[in-house]
Amino acid sequence: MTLPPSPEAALDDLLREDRRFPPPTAFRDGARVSDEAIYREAEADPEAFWARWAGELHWFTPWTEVLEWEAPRARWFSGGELNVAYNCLDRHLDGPRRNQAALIWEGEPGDTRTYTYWDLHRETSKFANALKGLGVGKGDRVAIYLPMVPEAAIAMLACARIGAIHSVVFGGFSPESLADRINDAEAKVLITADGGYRRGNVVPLKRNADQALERCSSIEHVVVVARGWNIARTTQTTLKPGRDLWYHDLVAEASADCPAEPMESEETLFILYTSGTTGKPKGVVHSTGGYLTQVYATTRLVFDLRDDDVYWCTADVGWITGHSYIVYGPLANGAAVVMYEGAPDFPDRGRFWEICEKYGVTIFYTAPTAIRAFMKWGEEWVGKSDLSRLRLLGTVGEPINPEAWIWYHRVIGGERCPIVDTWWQTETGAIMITPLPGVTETRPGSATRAFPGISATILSETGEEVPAGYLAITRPWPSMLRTIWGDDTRFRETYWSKWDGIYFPGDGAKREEDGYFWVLGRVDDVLNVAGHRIGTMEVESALVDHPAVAEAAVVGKSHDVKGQAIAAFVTLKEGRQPSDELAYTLKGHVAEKIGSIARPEDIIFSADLPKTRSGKIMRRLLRDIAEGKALGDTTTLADPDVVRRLKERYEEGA
Ligand code: 7RM
Repeated sequence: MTLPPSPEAALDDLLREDRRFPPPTAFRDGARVSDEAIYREAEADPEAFWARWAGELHWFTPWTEVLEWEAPRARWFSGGELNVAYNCLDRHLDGPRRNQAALIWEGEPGDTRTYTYWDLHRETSKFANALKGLGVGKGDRVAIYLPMVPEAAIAMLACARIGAIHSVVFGGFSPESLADRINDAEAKVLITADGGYRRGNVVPLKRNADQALERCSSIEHVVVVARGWNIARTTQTTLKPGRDLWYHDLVAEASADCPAEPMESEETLFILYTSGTTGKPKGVVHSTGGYLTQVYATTRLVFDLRDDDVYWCTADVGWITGHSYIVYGPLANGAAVVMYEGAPDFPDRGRFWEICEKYGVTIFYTAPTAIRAFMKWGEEWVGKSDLSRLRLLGTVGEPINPEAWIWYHRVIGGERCPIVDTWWQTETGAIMITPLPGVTETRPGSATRAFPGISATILSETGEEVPAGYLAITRPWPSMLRTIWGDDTRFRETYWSKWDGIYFPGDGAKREEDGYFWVLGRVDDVLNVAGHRIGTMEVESALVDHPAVAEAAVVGKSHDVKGQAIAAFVTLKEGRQPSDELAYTLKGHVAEKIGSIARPEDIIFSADLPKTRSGKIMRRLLRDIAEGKALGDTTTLADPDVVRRLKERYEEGA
């Protein structure tokens, strides 16, 4: 197995990490679960465990089978009918939650909006009717390309209400990435905005969308949210007659009465694209009943969610974390959810902590890359705000190095808040490995144990249980992906071909005698840059698309804030000369092709790339070069001199 260069959390550090943090007594005493027994009960009968959680949701028709499993095909709660929007909204209207906050939103410029459950129900129903009016029905795909505004959640819920399949595309993606995703899913309607605020600037989403749509034939209508007329003016948003419509015009005319469409449990709720080992992102398909069951249960137990909590997850709705833990999980639980549009350092580096104080945030969920940035910015920014309401902290997206964990615990959590390090993926849909904050003793850098009802282990290539190797999920789980949109072969090959009937997530992991999992990072050609998944092949395709580039090989290198950064080795075409300007141009080219999250940190020009005699690029050697490490075995290379020259050149430049 090739262990990836894991961010700071070098294996050595983890091996030496022996600090332990039992749940604080005060926390344990009031926690939803404080007894180990839950693990044993779930293990004794996982299907009964999940069925109990599903039973807390509202079903129009009860299921007949909890699980039908013929690997890799799973059917959860088959025969049952439910609606996700109904469970997130209508279900809360008969009790005291009706007029309580569902969504507390703050825009980057400081404007705010709060929606009660009743408000959110009304807005969702109106927009659902508007979509129907545009001819959107059950099973149709709707692309959503929005900033972090309430309309993003409303649009998702509106799709769910009428059984349309949403495909949310992160607002930071380029027109080309947006077009690829629209085309793959053959979306009928696109929902976007005139713009969104980021660090005081306006991201011109509608302009990007117009560019994308030059390449898309499936889109019949574009709905445009006016994030603010001031933005519409700066972005000079224009609507194409017959195709484009303002969101506010549509909802103004729409009825607020829209019955929720009963959905068969296994029908698709959404598609979300994620990077894999080829240049083409995968459309991960999620179901309705199983997905909602697991996001509901994990939100409740992992975050110990209570009626008086104020919950804030800082992810973007364009990622799975935003789907499961801003929208569906928390709203299914009737939580008060904080949503923030902009950057953590605008107008200054204290913005997140001001928001925590202002709304009395009690549960805070973010990514290790953000924590490392906060550490770098300094404690004084944190000290300006009162964070005493916080009672639980979470992390997700990448391994957390113990130093960042300890800082998070001390500076943000005031040494009183448990930290839940949650391991999961776009494909798993919901949290899989995590502490239960009232039960599990935590260890910095470890996601600890599988959630009750989930079976995880570590296997070798040949399927033997080993202390260090590949992470593996050995039983089906309710929120598992059902397929890759339009490519069931890729689904089977990527996740289900390594072992028989066992899911391969693509991560390396290790375990000690206590059984705690330490997830070390990807073992495939997928990078994790600032918590974002980026395929090396996607970046390579973007580079070779430039007229000066003959060949490119992309690897990850450790970065103290982002975890990994992108290093690209580039061979130029005959007659092209390496220069700083060209390096700059190529970085910009990648950002333009994919989105700025994929901008390479280093471009290293090279006359040749190190290849085996069969012509395979040896990324391991390139990684060693990018990391400034001693070169490993070069004997299998066609020309061992290539890599020596490359290393010299890199060290000159560095
Ligand atoms: C939720 C999300 C998934 C990949 C996954 C891992 C890495 C996520 C953790 C983690 C160590 C964690 N979905 N990852 N959480 N690694 N500890 N707690 O991030 O599809 O975008 O990425 O992220 O490599 O495979 S994702």
